[in-house]
Parts: sequence; C-alpha cells; structure tokens
Amino acid sequence: MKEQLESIRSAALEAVKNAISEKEIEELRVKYLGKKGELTAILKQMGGLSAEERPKMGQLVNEAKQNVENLISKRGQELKLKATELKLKSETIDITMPPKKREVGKLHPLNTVLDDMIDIFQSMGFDVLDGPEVETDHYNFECLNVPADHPARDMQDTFYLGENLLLRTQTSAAQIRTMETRKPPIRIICPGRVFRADEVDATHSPVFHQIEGLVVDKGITMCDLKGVLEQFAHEIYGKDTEVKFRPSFFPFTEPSVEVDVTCSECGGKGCRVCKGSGWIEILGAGMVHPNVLRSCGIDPDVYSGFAFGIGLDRLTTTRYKISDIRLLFENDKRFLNQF
Ligand code: 2NM
Repeated sequence: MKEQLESIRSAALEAVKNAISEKEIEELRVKYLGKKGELTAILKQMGGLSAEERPKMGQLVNEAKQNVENLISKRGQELKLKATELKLKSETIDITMPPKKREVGKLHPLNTVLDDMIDIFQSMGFDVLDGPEVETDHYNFECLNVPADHPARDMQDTFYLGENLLLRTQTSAAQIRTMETRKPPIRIICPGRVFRADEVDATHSPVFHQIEGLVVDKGITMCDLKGVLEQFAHEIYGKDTEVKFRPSFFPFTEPSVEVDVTCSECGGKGCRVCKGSGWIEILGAGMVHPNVLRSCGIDPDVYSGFAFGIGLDRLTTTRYKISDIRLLFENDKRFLNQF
C-alpha cells in the first residue's frame, strides 16, 4: 500500500510539474484529490489495515495529499501568472509601429486650371453653367448656324449616337439652351467635356475640355470682347503678356477672331513650343452671329453679344510642361501625384 501511495504521489507530482494550462491543473486536481480521486480512493482502502498501521498510513496519505495539493496550487499560480503575462503582451500597443499610410486626394491638374479660370470669370460677373454631354443635332449644329454641308457635321469628325443624337463637339449647346430660357443680360461660362472623332496622338484626344463664354445685352461690341479676353489673358499669363487679336472664321460668330499671347516659354523670341513664331494661340471668339441670336428667340436688332471658346487641355499641358495630352486621361496615380 505504501508503494502504491508512493507511485501515485510521484505520478501526480510529475503530471502537475508538466502541466501547461490551468485547465490541465484542474483536471489533475480532480484526478488525484477529487471525491473519486486516486489519493481519496486509497484512504478508503485503509479499513483493511491493523489498528496499529492505520494512523501511520493515514498520516502518509495525508502528507502525500498535502504534498500534491501544494504543488497543484503553486503550479496553478505560476500558470495563471504566465497566462496573464501573455495576455497583456498580446494586448500592448506598440507605439513605435509606423502608422498606416493615409493617401491624400488631390485635384487633377485640369481641375486646378479650370478652378483658376472659373475664379477669373466669376470675378467679372459670369455665371457658371453646364448642359448635357449627349446633344441633339439641333442644339449642337443647327442653332449655331453650322450649315448642313459643314465638315464638322461629317461622321468623321463627330460621334453620332443616332440619326439626331450626338456627343457634343463644343459646350455652345448649353449656351443656346440658356439663351432660349433666359432674357438678356446674359453673362455665362460653360465648362465641360467635349468629344471629337480625332486621330489620337500626343496633342489630340477624342475627349477634351472647353470653357465657352457668352455675353448678350444691349450695346455689346467688339470692345467688350477685347476687354474681357485681355483681362483674362493677363490674369492667366501675367500683366506683361501681350495679347493679339487675329481675324478668323467660325460659323457662329461674325466677325470672328483668334487670340494669341506671347509665348510664355521664350517670352516671344521664338522656340520649340511656339514653333518659332513667338506667339501661342489660346482661344477663338467673335460677335455672336445674328442667325444664332435669332434661332434662340433673341432679336439681333435689339441685342448683340460676344462669345469665346477656350481649350482647357492645352492650357494645362503647357502650364505644367506635360508632354502628352493622353496623360491627362489615363488616371495613372504616378502621374497625378506629381501635382
Ligand atoms: C468658339 C469660338 C467663337 C461660341 C459661340 C457660342 C454661341 F453659343 F454663342 F454661339 N458659344 N461659343 C464660340 C465662338 C466658340 O470656340 C473656339
């Protein structure tokens, strides 16, 4: 019996020593010290011993029980401490960890230039409007005095979506809609995307951006046109920039002009950017054709107006020295992050 006790005790101590979790310790407590535990069971066998042996054996069993009990509680505490340590360790915040990178959004260079232009025209009292990108032949060509046989109407130049529907080739259609619904005085700019079936290369894209402007009132003359566009050119390119008005032709204006400014790259001496001329063309403009006013229900004998169209994309590529217009439309973040 003594041997049996000894072997239970050493097995118990060994098991407790090797336990690796509090749960395991609890199981060992039940296995050895519980109501049906091995050491409890041995006490029950003592009925068969002599009166002399019984107290001795009882003492040995109690010692063994105490021994196992002590180790169980010691090991239990150790494991509890270890578990707490582990838990704390896993929950600590490492303040030396580098933070997650937050990507900051930026304006597309086209929008930066557009915002500048809108500021300039708003300060001169213009309203900002837009219209649909899908237009009818009526608003895109008919009302703008573009004749049926004009090359702009060719399938080669215009994206047609049907017999009468097309992607607008200029934002003037929005201005026509405004003239139909508002009474003069009208002072508006219409920025937006426009579409032409151009061959794609470094300077041509089938999608590009325009700002068209329109002023209609009694007594508007070419002087108003010159004043507004000179002011605009000076605000964009600086006061020292010279502005030149050249005769031109558009179906929707008469007379028509194109406006050049001294090349900002060479200051007018002539370079690769201005192809040696010293001048850069920035916009087209003119006095609104009486036919256009009439098609919108405005009496050309009472009112007159001027209009202009500015390409946004070339202004952007020259300002930021962007070598290829297509970069504006690829949405490559490596490109966009440079602005
Ligand atoms: C240009 C050049 C000249 C223009 C004309 C009109 C409207 F609606 F009044 F007829 N809007 N924009 C115009 C005039 C556009 O783009 C180079």
